[in-house]
Amino acid sequence: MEIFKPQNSIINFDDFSLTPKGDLIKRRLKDMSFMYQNQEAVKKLIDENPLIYEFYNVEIPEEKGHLQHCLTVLYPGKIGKEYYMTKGHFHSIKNTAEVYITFSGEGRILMQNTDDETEILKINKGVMSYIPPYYAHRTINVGKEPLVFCGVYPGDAGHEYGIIEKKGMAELIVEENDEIKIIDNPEYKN
Ligand code: PAN
Ligand code: ZN
Repeated sequence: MEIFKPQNSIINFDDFSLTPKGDLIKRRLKDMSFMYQNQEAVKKLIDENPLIYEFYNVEIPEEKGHLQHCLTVLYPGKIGKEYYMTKGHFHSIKNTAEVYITFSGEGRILMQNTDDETEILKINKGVMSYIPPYYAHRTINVGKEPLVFCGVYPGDAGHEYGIIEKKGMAELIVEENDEIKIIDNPEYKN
């Protein structure tokens, strides 16, 4: 393992930016338009191409022994009745876990294991969540403020997006009659 010095990353609690920025990834509607169920609603917003979320990845070697950590800012909004969400992924090394610590907002972590079993955790400021090995995870902002959380996971875990891109997730989190509802994904391909 290469020699690596201790380092701090500073979260600005006014605008939820991170310094140094590291590898900042922004995902707009066009980056994940196919993941939303209501394609009519997607069409209406696609030119505007809203920013759905951004995440700051602290630059750490992708090696066993290190810990990756990043700050995600998931904005409030909906595409049709589906709340803004992250793409969601398994870790490439599937038996690697992750811890999320939430600083602001209100959300859900939608998890699905390799047997297609779903688990959902509620998150808001001060909640520390454990995502066990073998669970794909997607975060959903069900509130009116940005949902801001930090994730910490093994250095060599990696990200596997292809399975969720192809299959989607079995459950959707939507707003119906001003309520947060969990519904079966009618287009889920298991
Ligand atoms: C998180 C996610 C981050 C963005 O840091 O990578 O919230 O979500 P997607 O990666 O699904 O676009 C994490 O779980 N890292 O492993
Ligand atoms: Zn992860």
